[in-house]
Amino acid sequence: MWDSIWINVLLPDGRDNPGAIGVQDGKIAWVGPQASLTAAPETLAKTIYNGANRWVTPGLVDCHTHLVYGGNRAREFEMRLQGVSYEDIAKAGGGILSTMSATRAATEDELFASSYRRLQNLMAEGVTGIEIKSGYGLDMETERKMLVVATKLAQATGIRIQRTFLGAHALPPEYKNRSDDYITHICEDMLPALHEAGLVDAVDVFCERIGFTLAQAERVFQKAQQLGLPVKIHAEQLSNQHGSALAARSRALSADHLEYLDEDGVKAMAASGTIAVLLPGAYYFLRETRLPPIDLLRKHSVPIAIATDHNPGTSPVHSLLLMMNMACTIFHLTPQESLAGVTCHAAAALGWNDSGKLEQGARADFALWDIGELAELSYSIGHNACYAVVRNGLYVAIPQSRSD
Ligand code: DI6
Ligand code: FE
Repeated sequence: MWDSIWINVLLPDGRDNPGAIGVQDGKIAWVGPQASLTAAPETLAKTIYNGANRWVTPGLVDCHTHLVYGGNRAREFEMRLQGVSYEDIAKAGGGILSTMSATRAATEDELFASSYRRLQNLMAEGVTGIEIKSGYGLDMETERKMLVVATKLAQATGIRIQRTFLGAHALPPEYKNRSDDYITHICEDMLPALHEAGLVDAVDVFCERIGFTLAQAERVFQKAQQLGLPVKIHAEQLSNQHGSALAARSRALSADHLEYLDEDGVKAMAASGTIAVLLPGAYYFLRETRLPPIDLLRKHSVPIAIATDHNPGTSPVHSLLLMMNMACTIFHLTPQESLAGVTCHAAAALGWNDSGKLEQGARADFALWDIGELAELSYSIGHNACYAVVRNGLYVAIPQSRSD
């Protein structure tokens, strides 16, 4: 007998007929049209939930965030509004380095409290899985502190969290003018120790003029792969450094941002199965004008994921639903593409092949919505239609949407 069954839910491919989902041991045991159930629901499961004809989707996955950090960068926002560029602020020692100082100064408890609040905002919108990067410590102790906080967030909330080591995010002041030495420190000391401590699920590099070079990214990737860790990259955000082609050569899970990606890079990603993660929040907040090459990604069938890139400098975004809207309005995705971008393709960008889909054997992570059609998820702005979430098979009501 299953632990529970959801009846009268509308499944994305169910053509408006009532569907049902059976849950057993935190996994989907059965999913399909209710009319195809082999017996009455009460004989199949211990608990019956009635979805009352609500739409159900896989739990949303936010596959690119920098959720754990100290302080904020509202002051830099004001400077940028007056015309100072993001790159100039970074070169003058602001930007990532100012968040580094605030993160080094914060206690583990303070970091946990602030990132827990941010995570609650995402979870209220049906997010059941999230990636959290380190990269605001840039020294062993603080990178460890960030990854420990990410680990504790998973334990405290029960949501699925991928912890990505992003030591190669910016050059810390201790290594000024010695970026190769810092990469050596990452490869020889930081990454092996944090991996040994069981704190790292994947490895990322910021490959950019104001970040690290292609050759440096490749050194970090080689070390990650020696340790058996999957890799991903921040690439082609502000310029074309050909980071996506390196990602493809390295069989990376994803290449992220991609505004300056060219067709050769797209073809390389297509050949290696690397997911394109697009981040409309950062594009909007930096007032970028160069769009990622959506048509080329479509032409070569590169799967497109969408994420918040939540971070204090370029994307202080607390809403994945808003990113679905911006993916459509700014990046010209269809609502179907945008939903796939925060479910199955987002899960693939994390190497999670049992998340982001409603299939037998997948994790029982799904969300119920008070909407008339699925496109409303991308259409509405500033409205959270999430009615309830099932996380790891367990039902969690979303309080603020219970107005009916
Ligand atoms: N790309 C981004 O958009 C963030 N990091 C990155 O590599 C920005 C991080 C920040 O400005 O704090
Ligand atoms: Fe990022």
